[in-house]
Amino acid sequence: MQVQRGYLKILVSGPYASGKTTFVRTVAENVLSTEVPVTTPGEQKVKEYTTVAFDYGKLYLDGIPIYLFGTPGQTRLQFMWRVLAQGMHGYLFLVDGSSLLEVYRARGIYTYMKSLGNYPHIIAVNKQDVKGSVPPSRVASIFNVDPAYVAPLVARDKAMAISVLKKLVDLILTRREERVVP
Ligand SMILES: Nc1nc2c(ncn2[C@@H]2O[C@H](COP(=O)(O)OP(=O)(O)OP(=O)(O)O)[C@@H](O)[C@H]2O)c(=O)[nH]1
Ligand SMILES: [Mg+2]
Repeated sequence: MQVQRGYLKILVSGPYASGKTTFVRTVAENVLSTEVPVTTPGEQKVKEYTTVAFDYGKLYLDGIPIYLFGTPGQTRLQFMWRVLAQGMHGYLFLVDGSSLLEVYRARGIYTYMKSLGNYPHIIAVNKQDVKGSVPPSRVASIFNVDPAYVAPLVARDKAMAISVLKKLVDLILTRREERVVP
């Protein structure tokens, strides 16, 4: 299977604290992250550090070099998404599935992501290890998307994280073949 440019650039996007940095650190080695202490009172309750520029990591999947770019999640830094999306082949959209409120919050941000262009993407419903987490089928119906493009995720679990990434890579490669075959 031919990969244009010899590599894939994949964006890991999603709302604040959905697990983007965790995901990149789980699947790639020597990850570069730009995290600083959280200063916003409401967001401080959720965690101590937040990404302000991006997470960067590289790995190989079936011999293909994959460059991962994790976005910041804070809405005031959303301008970075467009910058980081430059030249991407596709993206993962992480949703914090540990509460229904987070899923509804993520919906508007997903709409913004789609406004950047019609890129292949997978919605990954993270934190499936949390008791009572929202199942992917429910997220698919709330987001009004085909359940085939919504996958369960525990970003701390390497096997699961790699399998979600593979799903996206397969989608990117399939779409590319569809484009060349008239
Ligand atoms: N239970 C559970 N917690 C997770 C999982 N993945 C991430 N977390 C936790 O969720 C919180 C947010 O994770 P981050 O990786 O910092 O999220 P982020 O999307 O990079 O956050 P920002 O860069 O600030 O937007 C942290 O406390 C993580 O430990 C998971 O699969 N399960
Ligand atoms: Mg982060």
